[in-house]
Amino acid sequence: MHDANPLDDPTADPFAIAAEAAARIAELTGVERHDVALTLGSGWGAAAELIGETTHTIAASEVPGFSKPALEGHVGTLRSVLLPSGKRALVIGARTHYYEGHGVRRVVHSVRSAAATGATTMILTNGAGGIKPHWKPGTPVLISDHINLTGDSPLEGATFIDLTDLYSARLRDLARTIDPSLDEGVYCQFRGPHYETPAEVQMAKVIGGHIVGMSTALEAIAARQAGMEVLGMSLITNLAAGIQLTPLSHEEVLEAGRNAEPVISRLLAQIVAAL
Ligand code: 8IG
Repeated sequence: MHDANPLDDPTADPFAIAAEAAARIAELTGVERHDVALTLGSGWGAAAELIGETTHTIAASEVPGFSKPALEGHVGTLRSVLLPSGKRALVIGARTHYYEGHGVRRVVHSVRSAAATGATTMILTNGAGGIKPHWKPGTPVLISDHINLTGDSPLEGATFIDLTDLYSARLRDLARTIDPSLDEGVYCQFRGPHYETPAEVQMAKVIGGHIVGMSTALEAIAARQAGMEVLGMSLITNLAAGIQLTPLSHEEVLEAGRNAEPVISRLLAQIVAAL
């Protein structure tokens, strides 16, 4: 399928395309400004129904720079949701993964577009593997920090951005006022799309990782560059390879996500209501 994307032109300015995307979102929704944006990863989709009233649903393909969804279970829509507080949430169900090979500009475009709509809070969620053996499939955890193992960055040129408090301690504390039992850990973004070998999981553990996944870190960096406050949450859908003794299957991951979805979606809705 032909899928021309303006971000694929190396001379294009990704921030100008994000501004165009935001203008298109405003035009299609009639909502001038969004306050918070959420990227809903595997297992988190039901949160969109719970956080408020969806007033507009847009196909991502209608918005400049967005890609078609690569995977079943990844929904290619953007929604504008009216929160009970009167604030506006932009719900991004159209994540482009690094492993799709379209480059990091396309990976972070939704985050940059969300920032351009006015959002100052970015909530990034994902399904991931757990390294701590007591995290059973279906456990939601807060991301406290990350290790970016992609070898790539959304920043171009000599753009130096401080990441000391990338995953906002304030927002993690706020999440724990909703659920004091929430654990936290360091997220390692691998390139994927293969899962890790047991040796790679051991490496991640030795270097300080607790969660393994294929998203989020590059997006969080772009969110910080855009001046947003970031909350990251992982749904542990499986124990990482070698921690769990049976092979990992995508079907199993989807099933763990489906089972946990009502619980974690309610949790996320409560967090959003408390923002
Ligand atoms: I869901 O075990 C999910 N996504 N890298 N490893 C990596 N990504 C994942 C995993 C996992 N589970």
